Amino acid sequence: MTGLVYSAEVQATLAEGRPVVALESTILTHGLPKPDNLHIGQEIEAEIRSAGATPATIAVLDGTACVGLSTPDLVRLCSTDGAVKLSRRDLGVALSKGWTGGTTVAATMILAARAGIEIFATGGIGGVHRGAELDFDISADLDELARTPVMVVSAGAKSILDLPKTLEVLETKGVPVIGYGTNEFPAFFCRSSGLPVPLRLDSPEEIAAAWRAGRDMGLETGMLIANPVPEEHALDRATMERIIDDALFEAKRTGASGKQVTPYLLSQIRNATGGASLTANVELVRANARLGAWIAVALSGHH
Ligand code: PSU
Ligand code: MN
Repeated sequence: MTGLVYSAEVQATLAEGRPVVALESTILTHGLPKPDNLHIGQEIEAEIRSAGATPATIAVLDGTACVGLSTPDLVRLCSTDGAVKLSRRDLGVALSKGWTGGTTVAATMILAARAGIEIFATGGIGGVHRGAELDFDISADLDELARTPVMVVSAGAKSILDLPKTLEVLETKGVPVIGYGTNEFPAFFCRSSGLPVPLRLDSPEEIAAAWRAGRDMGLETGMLIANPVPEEHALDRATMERIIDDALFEAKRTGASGKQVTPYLLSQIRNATGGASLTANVELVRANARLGAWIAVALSGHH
């Protein structure tokens, strides 16, 4: 498809019909601290390779929509000061103005779909913010899941959101939310939220089969896979609720708004947990990358 630039590795893999897993880049530009973001990005890519698939990190570099980044590209993205957080609404201006930025779940889904990549792994999706009944802060990620046929492997939604409202909106929009080996919707840093997950599947093969069946009947929607953070890195739910409440209070006091809210809250949470939230964040993305690769392999087995 015109308008996209592929890395040599991703182009060759797609041409041969071998499995590819897309990765987002807002997590690198806005979710993780510099300079750790670079080696974390490389570790996540390595996880996908060792599970038998090819990673395609998606980002906008100097106004070019890139599918798969070479090492120098990844270095540049991770060290750019002032990289922009790019969601659906931002893509046209970013490309025409030559911006460099990280793509959110929504923007990554759009570019992955254009590239013919069906599976995408990340940490947590955006969703309905607490207090959204007053400020209407609802992520464009939810609409994208309803309209773009890409499977998103996550540890649920971002921890700072209103999870019951997020699940309600996903239900309204007809997005399948699948618990991987769990009956509960995971809460990002924590394995449980107390909320039931609407659908459950227990293997990459079952997930690939469900995806294929929906796709082949022309549903044209995305799918959200909710994979709980690995047990050994999970954080305690009551403690996290308290820390998140404090961080939300601080955000309100300092007047962070719009797309600055998440980066601000994540750094507050990192400080409050003495870095444990960062470890959990990295490990859950790594687990999602691995699961995404297994699903991509299962899907490429029977097209
Ligand atoms: N979850 C995190 N860190 C992040 C994000 C999610 O723990 O940085 C990013 C993802 O890229 C997601 C985006 O798509 O935040 C959603 O932002 P918003 O709520 O502004 O749409
Ligand atoms: Mn928002």
